[in-house]
Amino acid sequence: MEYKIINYQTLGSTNELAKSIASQSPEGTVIVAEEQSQGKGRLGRSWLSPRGKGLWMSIILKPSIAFKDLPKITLIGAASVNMTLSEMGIDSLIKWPNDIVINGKKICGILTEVKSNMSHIKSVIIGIGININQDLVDIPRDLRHRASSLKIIKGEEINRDKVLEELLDQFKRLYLPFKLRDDISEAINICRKKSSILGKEVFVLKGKGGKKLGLALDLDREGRLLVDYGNGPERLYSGEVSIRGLEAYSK
Ligand code: BT5
Repeated sequence: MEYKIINYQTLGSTNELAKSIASQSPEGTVIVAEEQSQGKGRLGRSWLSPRGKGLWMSIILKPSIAFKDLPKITLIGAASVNMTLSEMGIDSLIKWPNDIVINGKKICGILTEVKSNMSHIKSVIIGIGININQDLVDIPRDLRHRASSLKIIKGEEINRDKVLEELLDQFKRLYLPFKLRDDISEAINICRKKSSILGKEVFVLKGKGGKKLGLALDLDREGRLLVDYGNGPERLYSGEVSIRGLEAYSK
């Protein structure tokens, strides 16, 4: 897989642009924006993407996979970000299924989307947003208790190009075994070893208003979360839930 990076100043969302060009673009096309005016989170939430402060990017992928395997791409992304930061001397944890946190604060979110017809996936878009050079004042007051940036944590400016370069290397290293041999063992191992939730009590948010307290036990080989609500383990697919730790979040 050869990467081709396309840089933009301002986009609504790198995921939206990537989706619009996916059918005519080869696997490995990377869209990077200095700023997103309508950065997207999951479930219609928004992602703050101020100009020049972060890495806001999407990669177009063309694996031949079933819909049920999509969450694996998110886990590969999460493991790649964790490894990238680790190479830079920054320890982070993965909050299944799509967040990277440091000291309990989110510094990266991942949004995986597809271009598909009724029966099969044509392209997968993995969008990764990393807060890199925000100062405290760049983070809205109401997010400060649960969002941070690499600069705030390290106390120094960080070269965004280096983060991108390392991230693309790490992603390729973990994605290719999956694409070629359906092997995500290393990515899952990283997600387990660096999990912020395994062994802890978590709230699992399902659908509108549903909230259940359970113990996060483990990730299985497919990357699903095993949670015990008191009646033995149940498997969770990443698409259906949000996890809230007991300490940091109230909802
Ligand atoms: C995510 O959603 O964490 C997925 C974020 C994906 C962003 C990337 S950037 C490149 C690509 N193009 C896009 O348009 N998106 C992707 P979710 O788990 O739903 O978290 C969203 C929540 O995180 C929001 O409701 C806020 O509470 C919080 N949030 C928003 N912006 C943030 C930021 N910059 N840093 C930390 N938290 C943020």
